[in-house]
Amino acid sequence: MAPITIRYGRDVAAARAASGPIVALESTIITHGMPYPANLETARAVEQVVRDNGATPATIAVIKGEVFVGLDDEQLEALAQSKQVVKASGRDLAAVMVRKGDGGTTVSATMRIAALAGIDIFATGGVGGVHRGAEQTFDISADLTELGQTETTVVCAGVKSILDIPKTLEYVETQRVPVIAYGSDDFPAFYTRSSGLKADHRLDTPEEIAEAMILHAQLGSGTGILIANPIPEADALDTAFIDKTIAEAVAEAEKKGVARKEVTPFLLDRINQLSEGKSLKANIALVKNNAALAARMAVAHSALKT
Ligand code: PSU
Repeated sequence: MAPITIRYGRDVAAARAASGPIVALESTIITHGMPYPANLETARAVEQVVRDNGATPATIAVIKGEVFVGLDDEQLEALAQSKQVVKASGRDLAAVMVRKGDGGTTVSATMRIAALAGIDIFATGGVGGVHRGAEQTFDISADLTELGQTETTVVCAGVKSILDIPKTLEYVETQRVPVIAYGSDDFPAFYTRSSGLKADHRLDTPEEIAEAMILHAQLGSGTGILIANPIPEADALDTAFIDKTIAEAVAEAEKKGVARKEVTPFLLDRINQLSEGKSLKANIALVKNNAALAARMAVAHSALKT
């Protein structure tokens, strides 16, 4: 059997040839994380933010069984509207490819493919984590184990309190994954700028983060790095409001028996409805903010590498 062929988008192929800065972007956020058409508008806007900050966006997905790194607008549109597309974490990729199916790649799958494509930096909204009640359900996102073994730096806005944040931080510590907050002492909680917990480390510029990435790799660490970038002040939601909304959505999910990979999409959708769109608006703002930081890191990182 031939090795996997990665289909590079035109701009990504050009950036690779020129050793230019590239930022990987995931596609589960498009296929399962936001409703249409906000998902498509956000996907386009996030790519533009990456370009505006000097890097090339590489949205990653599986289309008709083929791995794409860099999508054109037609492909983005098709993914955003598809009802057949699978939520694909790293372990799902091979089966989806054999079936010639479509897959929206989660953080774990996107990290894996980015690493194959030699892309070091990846921007998303929130990573998966240890779910509340995991001591009963064992529901821990594969994103965390992937972070423990794949050298991709992931920029996120922290972890949503649909998850158990203290347990998530404990788990990534066990996985030897550094957690670095950008310009903050606190670990952010996605919709809000602080989870009430301290981050392990704070760095204040994209250049410092790029340097840390290179040192982490030189140390032979073999793990990813989690960069936690707090949502901009103006877009953050009120803590009491969002905590109440999340608690309501989590209780509903339990009552309905929602489990496994359906939990995160169900909660995101319910929180959006219960918050009358406020959570979606915040989600869009924070993804753009993460894309901007990731692009600036990629520019600094490629300058340091050469
Ligand atoms: N958090 C969000 N939006 C998302 C996700 C997480 O705010 O779209 C997606 C990401 O793709 C992440 C995945 O990798 O959900 C985690 O799913 P699970 O909890 O089933 O591992």
